[in-house]
Amino acid sequence: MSAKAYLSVSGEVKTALGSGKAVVALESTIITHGMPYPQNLEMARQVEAVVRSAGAVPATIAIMDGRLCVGVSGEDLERLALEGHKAAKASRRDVAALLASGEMAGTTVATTMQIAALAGIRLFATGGIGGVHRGAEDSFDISADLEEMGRTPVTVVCAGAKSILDIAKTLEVLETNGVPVIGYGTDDFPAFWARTSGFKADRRIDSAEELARLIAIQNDLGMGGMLVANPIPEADAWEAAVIEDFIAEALDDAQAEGIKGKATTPFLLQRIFELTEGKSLQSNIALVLNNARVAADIAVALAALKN
Ligand code: PSU
Ligand code: MN
Repeated sequence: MSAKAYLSVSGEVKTALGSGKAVVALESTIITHGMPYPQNLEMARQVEAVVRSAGAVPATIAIMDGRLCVGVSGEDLERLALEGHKAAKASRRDVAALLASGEMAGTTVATTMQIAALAGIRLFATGGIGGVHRGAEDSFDISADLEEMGRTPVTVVCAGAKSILDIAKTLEVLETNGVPVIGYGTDDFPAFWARTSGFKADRRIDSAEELARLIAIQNDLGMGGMLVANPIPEADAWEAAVIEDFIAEALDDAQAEGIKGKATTPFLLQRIFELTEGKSLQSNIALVLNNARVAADIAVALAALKN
């Protein structure tokens, strides 16, 4: 059997792909582990609506009922959102085991890219990517997202990397893995809640059309993915120094509680949510919607190139 034998693509997404229409993949760890219920479900539905209003078809990806599901919506989306942290967090190494067990799982950036590529989807919107964690020189905690971007031909639109990560090291590993890092309308690499990280993107591109041309060439060359870093909208952004204080406190708490490995990112997000009295979540949702719109614009431009 081939990998495709495990794919379940929704009718709408299948039709869109078959007719060369723009499709945007969406991850689901952000639903299960990134946000509390019911905001996670509301966010997932809003993201779908934003993608649609920009003229593309949304394809939320998750692992459910022993299948690699592309285009999760309606009741299934609700099941996933309700399951929350009880669902598995599917990184690359978990996929086979989850298909075997039939467990429900949110897919990380790495796994969503893998499944999107299998389904023939070239664009993917998320909030933030995983990266090199602070202290990685001791813990070796480097997200599988960084390796996946080097090998899988899917462009990921994000709002940069959170400064719960070591951003300098994250950018170095992206370079090592051959991943172009594009600032969308900015020279800077953004830091999720903040519009700048103090580091530069590899190059700057200001329009969806220009990005689509670049993606087409990258694909023609048979190379891996690209990272598009789209800063959080001004109105929802935090001063770097303000959010940094909350991040530092969350990191201290994680260390005190001995949080390690794949539990780290969900723990930090939850803790920062508590420390900011929910305001970090509001910004998180705003930036995800903004990324979904940009990804849809790029997907539409890419579809126009191909037709
Ligand atoms: N950033 C967020 N929310 C998230 C994640 C990142 O703002 O939910 C998730 C993504 O799915 C990402 C994963 O792929 O965390 C990275 O986890 P790890 O560091 O364990 O690889
Ligand atoms: Mn990790």
